[in-house]
Amino acid sequence: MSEEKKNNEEMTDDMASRSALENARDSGVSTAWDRYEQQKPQCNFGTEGICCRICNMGPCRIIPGRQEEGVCGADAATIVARNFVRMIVGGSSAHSDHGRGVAQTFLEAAKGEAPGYEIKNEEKLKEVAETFDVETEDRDINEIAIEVGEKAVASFGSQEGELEFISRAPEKRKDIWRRNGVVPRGIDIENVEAMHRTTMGVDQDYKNILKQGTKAALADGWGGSMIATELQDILFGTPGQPEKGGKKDAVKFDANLGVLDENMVNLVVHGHEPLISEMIAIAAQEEEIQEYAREKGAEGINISGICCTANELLQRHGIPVAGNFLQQELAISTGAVDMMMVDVQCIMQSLERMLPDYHTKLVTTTEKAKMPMAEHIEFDESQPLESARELLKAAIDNFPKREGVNIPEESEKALAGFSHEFIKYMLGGSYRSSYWPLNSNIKDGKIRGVAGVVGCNNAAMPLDKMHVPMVEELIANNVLVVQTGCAAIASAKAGLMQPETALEKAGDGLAEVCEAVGIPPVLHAGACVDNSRILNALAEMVNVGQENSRLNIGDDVSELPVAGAAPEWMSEKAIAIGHYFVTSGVYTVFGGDFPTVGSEVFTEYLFDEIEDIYGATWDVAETPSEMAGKMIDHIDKKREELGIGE
Ligand code: XCC
Ligand code: SF4
Repeated sequence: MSEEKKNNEEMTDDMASRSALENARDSGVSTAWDRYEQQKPQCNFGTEGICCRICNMGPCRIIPGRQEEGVCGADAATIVARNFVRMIVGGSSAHSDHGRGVAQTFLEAAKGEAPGYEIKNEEKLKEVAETFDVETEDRDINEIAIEVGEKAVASFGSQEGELEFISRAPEKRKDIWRRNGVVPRGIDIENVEAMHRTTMGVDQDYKNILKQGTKAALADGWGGSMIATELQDILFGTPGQPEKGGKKDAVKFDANLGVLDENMVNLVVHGHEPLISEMIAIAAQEEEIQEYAREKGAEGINISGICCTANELLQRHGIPVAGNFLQQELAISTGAVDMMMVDVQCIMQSLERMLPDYHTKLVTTTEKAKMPMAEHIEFDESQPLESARELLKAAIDNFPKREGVNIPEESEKALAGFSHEFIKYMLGGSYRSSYWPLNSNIKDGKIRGVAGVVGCNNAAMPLDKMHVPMVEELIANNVLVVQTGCAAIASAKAGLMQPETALEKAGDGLAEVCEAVGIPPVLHAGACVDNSRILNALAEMVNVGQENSRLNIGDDVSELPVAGAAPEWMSEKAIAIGHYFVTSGVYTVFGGDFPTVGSEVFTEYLFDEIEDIYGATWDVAETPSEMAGKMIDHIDKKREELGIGE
């Protein structure tokens, strides 16, 4: 066990995190970075994907030149492919189970059985109805919503045919998927079949194994995640769009630990699902709750968030974000968090080990995710507002128990709400209008291309130190950056999501376009499930060109000057997302270790050969500049192929 600790300067450039880390260490709190050091050296077989433990004859590991196969004879390519596909299934299932929950609540709301939830966004309901082939003319809104809800729920259990949202992809892309037999039939079936085929002694052809992984990944992006995003927008509003009438506008929010308020009750929501936290946001505004907080000596109640629950809330309500993934422990270490309410995904168990040292109340809210030492207050979806008030009161009751408080000063202002609808609106009205600035600005070279930079933080590397410099390099080279997840929070904290500070860092062409329409060069598109917004935007960029040749920049996603990246990824969800982007035609680069390198054959397949099928590949890069460089090279290559030059 190594006791060596990195110093704070090496760990991040984020000053709020540096000072919180300092405090945490002074108080003897262990953080993910410390435990990462203790885990060293990590097992190479695991890192490279060549450890198989799916049957009890193992674990087996591959040592090239000495031990080329497991007990059953499985070779490196098979083992790596099975492990990789099981990561896809983990990620796809997480997003999809979230989507399923939303679909079920949506259906109840449509039937009037979920008081507190309602159909807020009729315009989007009609769009989604069209995709689901639901008749909208002369029909009552609730009737439409019920049928949409039923079809959405059914798409999880569907056994045949094609997932509905697949229809939104460009024609050429659908042809590729159909020719290769990877169009998902339903969401659950693809994930279950992938688990079956990767169990001992079933599919042992790495290409065929990956083919099923592709179905599970597409079932995430164009299925579970897209259902989550689209139905949440109908229930809670599309980011950037007002509920009824009113001016469409970006949402302002503040980001970093400095948003915690010394004089207010701090309730931090953490996890991924907005079903609960939306109700918290609404109930927190009630006078009775604010008054209750004042009775306990606070000035009011301050809701902030961590990870994607934060992204969900900030994109619709401008609620501040306390931090991204690696800041969850740091938030508690300030001593100012009266309650941290967690739902699902990306919640470190280390949080509960901090409880004896801090007054924070850690509350789990869903049956799916409990922690032995946290308090469980199950959210009752049949009376969501009541449940939300109960949670808020418990947070307020904990306020007087605070001891020392040490909140870092730093936070940055940022803009969010860049749903693909809002991007479309900001950049010139409708995709179907005769003038669509994104496509035309790309054609005339003001915008060189578009990069999606998404994903997590990872204790194996310094916090945000890959994200921030690479995003800066991209915008300096006139690449418009669209972000989700913890990557988005990293840029918000670094000031890259406010036009005033960020445009100075952008290249001339990009700055000119952004200035003219009043947007930053780095756009916050939401939570991890909202990567589906990027799929929708890419599809529309192609489709508009099919309808209007003047705007054409390619007939398929793989022809567009776009690229994707997850510089600091850690979750299985990132692999699922990466794979649905690649197989949707987007060249995608990951940072850090890649879990297939133990098999040259399989890695070669992912990084090179699948280009012949999908027109895109996976890639890796070690430094921010190498990553940005690879993306820019790819964008330039696509521009050249399209004949839109320098
Ligand atoms: Fe962040 Fe979405 Fe990654 Fe989790 S997975 S660490 S991006 S919160 Ni989506
Ligand atoms: Fe070893 Fe084969 Fe069992 Fe995997 S499936 S643990 S390689 S014997």
